[in-house]
Parts: sequence; C-alpha cells; structure tokens
Amino acid sequence: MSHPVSNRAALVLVDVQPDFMPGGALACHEGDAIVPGISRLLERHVFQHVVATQDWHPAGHVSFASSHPGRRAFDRIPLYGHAQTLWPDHCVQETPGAALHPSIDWSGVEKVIRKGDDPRVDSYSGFRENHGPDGTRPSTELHDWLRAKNVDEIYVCGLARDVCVLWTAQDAVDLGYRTHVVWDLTRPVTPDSDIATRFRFDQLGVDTVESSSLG
Ligand code: VGL
Ligand code: ZN
Repeated sequence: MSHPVSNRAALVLVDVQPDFMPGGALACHEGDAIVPGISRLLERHVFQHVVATQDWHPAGHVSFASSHPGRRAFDRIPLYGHAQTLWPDHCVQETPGAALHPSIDWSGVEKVIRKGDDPRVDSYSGFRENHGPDGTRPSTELHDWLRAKNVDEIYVCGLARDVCVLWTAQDAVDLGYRTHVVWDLTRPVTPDSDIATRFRFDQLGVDTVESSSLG
C-alpha cells in the first residue's frame, strides 16, 4: 500500500556509520543491509528535507567500557542516577568508523547533527543528550532546525533500532512530531530486542512503515 509523504515531513537518518555495521566496533545485526535502501530513498527525492545524526565521541568517552576499570562492554552501571550501558569504544571522532557511511551520497542531506561529543555524557537521541551531571539538558538543535523548516512529521531510519532510533523517535513524539519509523531501514544492536522495540513504538504512537511504500 502506498504511503504519501507530506511536504512538511523530514527524513532523519540516525547514525549511519561504519562502526555500527558488520566489522565495525559496535556492529548492529545486518547493519549494512540498510545502506542500499537509504540510497534509493535519497535518489528518489521522496523527502523535502533530510537531516542526519552522527555519533561523535572523544577518546575516553564515559560510555566506553574501557573508561571504567574492571568493567566490560555491555555491562550496565549507575551514572548520574540512571543506568548507563557501557559500549566498546566506537565512533571516535575523526576515525573511519565514525564517518558518515562512505557508500551513501550525502550531498542531499541538509544538516548533520553530531552527538555524544561531551566526554561526560552519552547521547542516544538526536534531539538531546542522555541524563548528565546537570540532569537532562534540552539539546534543541535538531528541534530548532526542523521547526525552522516548518516540519511537523518525521520518518526515522538508521542505527541502532533499539537504541538511538528508539530514543530519537520517543523524543520526537514528546516534541509533538507525527513520527514514523521505516522499519526495514533500521537494524538492532540486540536482535532479541525487536519484539519489545515494536511494542514500544506501538505504545508511543510511532507508526512503523516499510520503505517500499513511501512516495
Ligand atoms: C548507539 C550505542 C551507543 C546508536 C550509539 O547509534 O544506537 N548505540 N552509541
Ligand atoms: Zn555512541
């Protein structure tokens, strides 16, 4: 079934970076499978507006297990009163794994939001940082940009389905955007999470669509 895309909708490409793909530091299951479909969407000019996020950590970032002696990747620790998952070192600024994926033509992407660059705080959502030493700071760069473009609806693709895509979609709903996730153009870090992730989207009122129906 065809799903017409409004001219007030934006495509939000979350963390389409080699480190989240097979062979990368924090590989998502089949993470590279989303690349051709994203290229096709961009080539078809389905969206009036396209924006990307880029996970962009300094060496020694607080989310890295290597920054916490005795801890291992995927451990969870308390941090600023919230649970923080510790990750392998990934998306270190200026490294190839942190680049926007080299197989995609990014020239049609109007804005790139880098996140996670504060060494003390992680940032999953494209809209704001996670809970930090000063609580939750609204990081409104993406929201301001979308508002300036008169966008009221977003379609989210990218990685990881169960982390940054989920958090971005959740914030988008809270900020009042009609929010869709292009399911086939996302992949999870933890494949077992898919049923819970889909349930969460339903609960939030996030619509899940397939890229083949867009246009
Ligand atoms: C992500 C874990 C850590 C993501 C980023 O892009 O989903 N996950 N940093
Ligand atoms: Zn990260």
